[in-house]
Amino acid sequence: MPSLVIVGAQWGDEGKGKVTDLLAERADMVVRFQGGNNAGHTIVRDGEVFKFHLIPSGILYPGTLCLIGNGVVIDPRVLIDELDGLRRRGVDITGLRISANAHLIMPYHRLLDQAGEARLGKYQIGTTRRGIGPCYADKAARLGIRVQDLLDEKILKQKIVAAMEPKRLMLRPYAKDPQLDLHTMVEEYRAFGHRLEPYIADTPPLIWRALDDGKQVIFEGAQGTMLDIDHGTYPFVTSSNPVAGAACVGAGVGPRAIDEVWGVAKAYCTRVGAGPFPTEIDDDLGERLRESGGEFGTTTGRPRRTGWLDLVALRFAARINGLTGLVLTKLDVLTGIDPLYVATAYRGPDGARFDSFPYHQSVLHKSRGELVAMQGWHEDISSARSIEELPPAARAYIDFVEEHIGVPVVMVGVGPGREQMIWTR
Ligand code: 2SA
Ligand code: GDP
Ligand code: MG
Repeated sequence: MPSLVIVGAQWGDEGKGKVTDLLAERADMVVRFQGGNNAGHTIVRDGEVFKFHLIPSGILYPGTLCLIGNGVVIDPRVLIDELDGLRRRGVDITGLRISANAHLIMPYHRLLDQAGEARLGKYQIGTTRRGIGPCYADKAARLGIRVQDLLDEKILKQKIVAAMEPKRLMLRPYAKDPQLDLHTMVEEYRAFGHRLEPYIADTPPLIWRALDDGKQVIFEGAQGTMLDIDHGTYPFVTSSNPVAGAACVGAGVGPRAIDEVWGVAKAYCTRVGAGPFPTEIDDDLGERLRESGGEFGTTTGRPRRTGWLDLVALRFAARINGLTGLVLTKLDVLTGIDPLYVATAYRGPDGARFDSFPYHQSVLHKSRGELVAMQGWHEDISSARSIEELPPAARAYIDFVEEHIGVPVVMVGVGPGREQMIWTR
C-alpha cells in the first residue's frame, strides 16, 4: 500500500492521530494537507500522551519525513512551541519539512476570528478561535502571507501592510492592541523565520520522489468530512477541505498518486461547536458518553456534544471520500450501554424519511436520526486483540456498520493506547 489517505469520517476527533501513528511505523513519510492548529491529534505511547496540532503524527519515528503541506495554515508561534516541546521530551524532529507555500496565521487573523464569533452572538459557529477562517479567507483573497515570505523582510512588511489595511474597520476595537503594531509584527515574524528556516522546503518534489521510489506515504487529514467547507454542514464547518480529494491539492500530487483512502469513525458520534447533529443525545446518557469517552476538545478543552452512530452521515462520508477502508475507534466506550442505538435513516421536519444525507439545510437542521436498537455488551473489551476475543454483540455491531456502509472495517479501536487496536484482516 504505497500511498494512503487517512481522513475523519465524522465531525473530527475520531482518532486520526492514533491511527496515523500506528500506520506510520511502516511509512517513510507522513504529510498534513489541510487545517491548522485548530486540529488536536492525540497519540498515547506507553502511557505517555502527545497532542499534535501542526506536526504530522509520524514524528515519533526517527527517520520518518514529516511534511506540513502547502494546504495547511500555520501559526508559527504554535509550531515553534510544539517543536520546542517535542525537543524537550527527547523527540528527534529532524524529519520535519514545512512547505514554503503554506500560509501563515497572523495576529490579525486570530483577532478577526474572535471578533467574528462575538459579532455572530447566538449564531456563532463555535470556532477554535485560532484564526483559521480569516487566514484561509486571505489566502483566497490573495492577501495571504506565506512561509517563504518570512525569509525576506521587505516583502514581509509590504504584504503585511497590504493585508492589514483593508481590515482596519473590522479591527477597530483592537486598534491599540500591541499585537497589531507593524514594526513589532515584522520583527516577531522575522524571528519566527530564523527559527523555522532549516525546515522550510519545496515539499511536493519530496513526495514525488518518495512515491517514485516506491516508498510508503501517508496523507493525514485533520477535522472531519462533515466539517468540510464544500461538503459539510455549511456554515457550521471549518474553512478547509478535510475530505480525501484535498490531499492532492494540499500536498501537491495528482489523484493517481493515491492508492487507498481510509476513513476513521468513532463507534458513536461527537461534534464540538455549533451546527446540526441529527443523532445528538442530550440527556444523562450523552453526559456519560462524554465522560467515559473523554470527549473534551484536544485543543480548546471544550466539552464535545455526543450522539449515536450516524450511518447516514457515514455512508455520505464513504462516497465523498471514496473510502476503501473504515477504522472504527472507541468501541470500548460503548461497553455497558445496553441497548445501543444507531441511525440508519433520518426523519425530516414533515415526517419524510431520508436514507441519504439531505443536501438542504432546512431539512438537515430539523432532521433526527431514525434509530435502530442493538444489543449491547458488558464485558471489558480493552484488552481484546482479535475480533474473536470480542463479545458476539460487539462483533454484530461491527458487522452491522460494515453492511450498512459497504466499506470493510479494517481496524477497531478498544482503547487510547497504540496497542489497543484490532486488525480485522
Ligand atoms: P475553526 O476553528 O474555524 O476550524 O472552527 C470551525 C468549526 O470546525 C470545528 N473544528 C473542530 N472540530 C473537532 N475537532 C477539532 N479539533 C480540536 C480537537 C477542537 C477543540 O481535536 O478537539 O479542541 O475544540 C476541530 N477544529 C475545528 C469547530 O469546532 C467549529 O465547529
Ligand atoms: P483526532 O483529532 O482524530 O486525532 O482525535 P483526538 O485526538 O482529538 O480525539 C480522540 C481521542 O480518543 C483521543 O483522546 C485518543 O487518545 C482517544 N482514542 C483514540 N482511539 C481510541 C479508542 O479506540 N478507545 C478509546 N477509549 N480512546 C481512543
Ligand atoms: Mg482532534
